[in-house]
Amino acid sequence: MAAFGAALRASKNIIAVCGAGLSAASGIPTFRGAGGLWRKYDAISLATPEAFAENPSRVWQFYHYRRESALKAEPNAAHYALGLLTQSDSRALLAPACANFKIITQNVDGLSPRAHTKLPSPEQAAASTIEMHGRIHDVICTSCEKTTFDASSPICPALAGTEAIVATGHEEAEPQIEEADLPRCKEPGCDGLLRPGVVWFGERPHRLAEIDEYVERADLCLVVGTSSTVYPAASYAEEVKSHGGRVAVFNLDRSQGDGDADFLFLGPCEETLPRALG
Ligand code: BV8
Ligand code: ZN
Repeated sequence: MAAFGAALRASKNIIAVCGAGLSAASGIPTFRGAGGLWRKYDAISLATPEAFAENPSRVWQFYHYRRESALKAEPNAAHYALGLLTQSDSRALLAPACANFKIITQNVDGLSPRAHTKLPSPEQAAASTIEMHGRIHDVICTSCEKTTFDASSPICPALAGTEAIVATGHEEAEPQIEEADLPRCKEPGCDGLLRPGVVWFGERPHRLAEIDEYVERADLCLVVGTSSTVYPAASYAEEVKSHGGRVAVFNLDRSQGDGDADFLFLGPCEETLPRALG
């Protein structure tokens, strides 16, 4: 632990690459393991443009279920520990380690920006946190392509209550919601079908050029609660290592690529991270 503390204080450009394990303690299911199934579908198979084109009713029920659970969730101690590193007052403690601290999260639940309690504005939170896979409460119109933040619960009457439908062995038990009754664009004269404002597999993640700059400059990479199986996020720690930076992995279990880590904190990150950063 002392060696990690010394590495933390000696660093000038720290990044944290985060995944679903960061929000597990907030009650948000992870993608792998038990959390990875929704009804009888593998979550990954529903996070694609093809799945949405084929069955928008099913994909919207999947995202409605996750929207509702994200609305009920609160940031946990791990979110707040990372949030601390983005705030100027704590930077005095670790200056200049935190001057350029950036959170690069794969999570779409919006919990990291909410954990920066003392940052003066949402813009400041956005500047220190990159939600590279989008936000579960954003919606994008498939006609006019307008992106809107919409946290209404439910986002449309037809989805109300579908979050309670559990895995069934029978297709007929799954409601087939007409497209006209799915979330529609409110722009005057549009009424286009809305889609969840997240980055699906095969789609370009957000702010990649900005992320690449932070990765290139990083001298310490914290890898928090991710199986490191989804790219390009899974490649960042390796890139930091390749230019002489150091890597600290915080995970419940061993994870892909952690064999090259300089520091390995096994256990729930809501416990290990506050202790290590404290
Ligand atoms: C793209 C949003 C290019 C939707 C998600 C090489 C390079 C580039 C691309 C690829 C490549 N190889 C393959 C690809 C394609 C693909 C990919 O990576 N496929 C994988 C399956 C091999 N990548 C893409 O398609 C990406 N797009 O690269 O586009 C491009 C470029 C230009 C122009 C056009 C295109 C886009 C990927 C984004 C997909 N969207 N999310 C939604 O949320 O529904 S991915 C989604 O799954 C998450 O966002 C996350 O990224 C991923 C799940 O991973 P984790 O977060 O790690 O979660 P997981 O459950 O797996 O693991 C949890 C971990 O936590 C575990 O290790 C567990 O032990 C641990 N844990 C649990 N509890 C705790 C804990 N740890 C600590 N404490 C705890 N309490
Ligand atoms: Zn529209």
